[in-house]
Amino acid sequence: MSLNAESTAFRSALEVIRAVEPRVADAIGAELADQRESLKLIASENYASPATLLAMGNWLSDKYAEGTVGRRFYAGCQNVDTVEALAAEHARELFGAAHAYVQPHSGIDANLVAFWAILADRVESPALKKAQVRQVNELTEADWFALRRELGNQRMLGMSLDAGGHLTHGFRPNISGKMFDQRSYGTDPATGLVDYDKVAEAAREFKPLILVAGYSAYPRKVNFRIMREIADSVGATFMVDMAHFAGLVAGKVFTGDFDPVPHAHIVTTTTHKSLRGPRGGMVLCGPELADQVDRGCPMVLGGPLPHVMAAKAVALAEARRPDFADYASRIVANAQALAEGLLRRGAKLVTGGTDNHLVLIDVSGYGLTGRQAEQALLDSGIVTNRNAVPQDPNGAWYTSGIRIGTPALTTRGLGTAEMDATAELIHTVLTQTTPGSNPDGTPSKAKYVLDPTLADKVSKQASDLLTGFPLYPSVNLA
Ligand code: DSN
Repeated sequence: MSLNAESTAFRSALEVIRAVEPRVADAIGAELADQRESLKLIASENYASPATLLAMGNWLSDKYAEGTVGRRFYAGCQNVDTVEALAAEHARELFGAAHAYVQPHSGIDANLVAFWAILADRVESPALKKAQVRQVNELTEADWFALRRELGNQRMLGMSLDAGGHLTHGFRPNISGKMFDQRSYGTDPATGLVDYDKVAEAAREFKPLILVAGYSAYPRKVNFRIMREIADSVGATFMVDMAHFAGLVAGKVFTGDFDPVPHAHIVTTTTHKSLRGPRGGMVLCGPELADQVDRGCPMVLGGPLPHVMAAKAVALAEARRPDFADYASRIVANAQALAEGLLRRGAKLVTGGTDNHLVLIDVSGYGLTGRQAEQALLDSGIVTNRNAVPQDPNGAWYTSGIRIGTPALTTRGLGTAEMDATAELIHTVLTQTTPGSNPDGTPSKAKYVLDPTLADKVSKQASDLLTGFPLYPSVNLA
């Protein structure tokens, strides 16, 4: 596609929107300007391609399509069937999976689909078989009551939130923590790494129905072969949530023991992080769980979003191209350069470095909370997010960590030299920020003091760093 065609497409779209609600058109334009200006280091964000973005803005959005390809509850789904089948085919080919379900609207949704597929397979199906009925509506009231209690009485073992696990892996405030009797495995306090012996010990003691691996703030690889052996040893279903590192799996950076797809019974992901697609989710599994997974809608999902499935098909086709592997390896090279730059300047990093796309700075080394550091960096044009560190004394809200990731800046084309320059900017801001106090003089976990002149200077340097790496260079809205 020529540069002019992309500019024309986005300009025309904004003109059409502006004629109805100009403030929305302005906000869309402003978002592009903001993203172009800021050093985006949020580990879970990226920049989708113009083709992926455009695939979402059209009349596919108007269709209801509950059901699956060729088996819908609505008439007229032939074009939705086409895009859903394409997205699933690209996903299967890309990840080497037997089955792909591309309807989940988000990562939480994908995890709920997976949990309920496992519960249906491991708890509901045996109960139906025992009662000699085909579906739950045929159970007696007593059997139905007993099954509901049984469904609500299952165990899950997942990585704890402060060790880098995700809130949907059994955190009590999330539905996963309310649905399951949950226990967590953490990381070794000395190294910050997953201790597989400890995971095996916890699995032996707790005997979970589901063992979950995957993370949103753990800067290392996980050995999924060992995790599968642990799951098998206690009869657990092994589920991996690869939302954060799906792009590294797709790009063949994580292979062998570190590729979850051959080892897990079921794999979930989002499509918008390192995978660089539209916002959404997806589930991969073998034939044993495929039927249950396909019941995700209407089991736990509202009607699928056909326009987003179209964009998933486009982004997955992009990820199957050879240059995606190069992109994925540059994400990791950049994260490692950023980690080395920070370490050289004296930062304290959880696990002492990274094997993946993210780095977790323990900002207690700078005398700050995560919240103070996040805001000071934001004032300086550096967009990150605060995150708990293992055994965090400041909890999940204020935290003691800053999570930084490289998928987005790598998409823009920044390389290891720019990562070192970024480390310098981050270190400068964090060393020059001091904790503030509450009006009564007590120390505040949120307030901070940073000279605005320094923040402006760093913002300018951050913006200069981006000058040679234009975002969406093919799109000119002027
Ligand atoms: N919110 C995503 C993240 O930032 O990691 C995960 O859900």
